Amino acid sequence: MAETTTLKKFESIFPKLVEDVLDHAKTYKLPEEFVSWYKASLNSNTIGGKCNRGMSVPDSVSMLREAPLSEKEYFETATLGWMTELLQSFFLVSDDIMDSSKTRRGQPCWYLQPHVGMVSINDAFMLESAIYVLLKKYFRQHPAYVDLMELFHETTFQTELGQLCDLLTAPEDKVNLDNFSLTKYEFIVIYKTAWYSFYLPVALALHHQNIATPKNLKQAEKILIPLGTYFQVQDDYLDNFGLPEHIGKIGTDILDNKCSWLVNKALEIVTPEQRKILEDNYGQKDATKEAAVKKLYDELNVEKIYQDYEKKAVGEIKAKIANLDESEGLKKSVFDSFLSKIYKRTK
Ligand code: GPP
Ligand code: MG
Ligand code: MG
Ligand code: MG
Repeated sequence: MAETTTLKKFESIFPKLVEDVLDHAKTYKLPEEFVSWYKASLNSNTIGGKCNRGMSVPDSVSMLREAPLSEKEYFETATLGWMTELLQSFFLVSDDIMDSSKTRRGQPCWYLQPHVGMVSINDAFMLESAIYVLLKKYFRQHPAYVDLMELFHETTFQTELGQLCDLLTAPEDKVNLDNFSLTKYEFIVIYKTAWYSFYLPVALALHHQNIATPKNLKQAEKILIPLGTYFQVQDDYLDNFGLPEHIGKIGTDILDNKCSWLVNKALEIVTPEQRKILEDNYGQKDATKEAAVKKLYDELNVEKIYQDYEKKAVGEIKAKIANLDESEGLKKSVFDSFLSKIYKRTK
């Protein structure tokens, strides 16, 4: 059984990567006070999460190889993992501004921290740029350098497409429940979450090992996109039903008029009177109205609908994993490990 990394071991790699990025900035004689700012942004925004995405790169590589990694291989694959985490921190800093969120990982969002404000927009760009600084430093000579670079670029583009649809189906000034549908929902979640959170780490692992083929990338996609969809449905469920102390953030989906899984499911079963409650209360920046929607979700027993969905979705994903053809280098354990990390999560 291949070893699995620990958060502690994975986190021990990050300070070196921060120094690498800062060293690159210093080659331009960036004044010290701004180097310190960049360092604070890199540390505050990238550390403190669960690092499931990042850790899954070294874990996937060791499962693909069915052998523990040498120290050098661990460092390289953990670096790819941290680049995934930097992509995530770039997205989260930006997403919290766009969603008017208040907290992230149990702290005020970066844009709300003292003296940060709209500098956070540039900080987000610089988190993204750090990916390519590290990619060049450590993988310039790797045979898959261009594939790795294209993968990061394409995944970023996909996520931005998803975020665009997420934002445009949630206009702040106009609530129109007819705008929501599960078809739109599926597009939004696959693009804004599944590609970067699930497909990216495994594709990175395959490229790192120089064993990626069109066939095994497609096979991985067929399992990881449904897994990522399930993960975002959980995120939407936790936005309303999770405890802020567990999830580290306060839900904003009702206030933000989001095309959430919960509102789509509610719309499938509401009576005309209940639909009126949604029309009058959904998507407005008003805590009393938000509470009315939450109450309706309870009356409709949306929680039970979620539990039924979870059972079915997990059954389907398990069947896909069981049917995986391992002859092109993939291993079922890579996917089992992802599923077990997120199954019935509360944070
Ligand atoms: C999660 O949506 C999606 C992202 C964080 C991707 C953002 C993409 C950008 C291009 C900025 P969410 O808003 O439901 O996440 P959370 O609940 O964590 O705020
Ligand atoms: Mg958000
Ligand atoms: Mg969002
Ligand atoms: Mg959310």
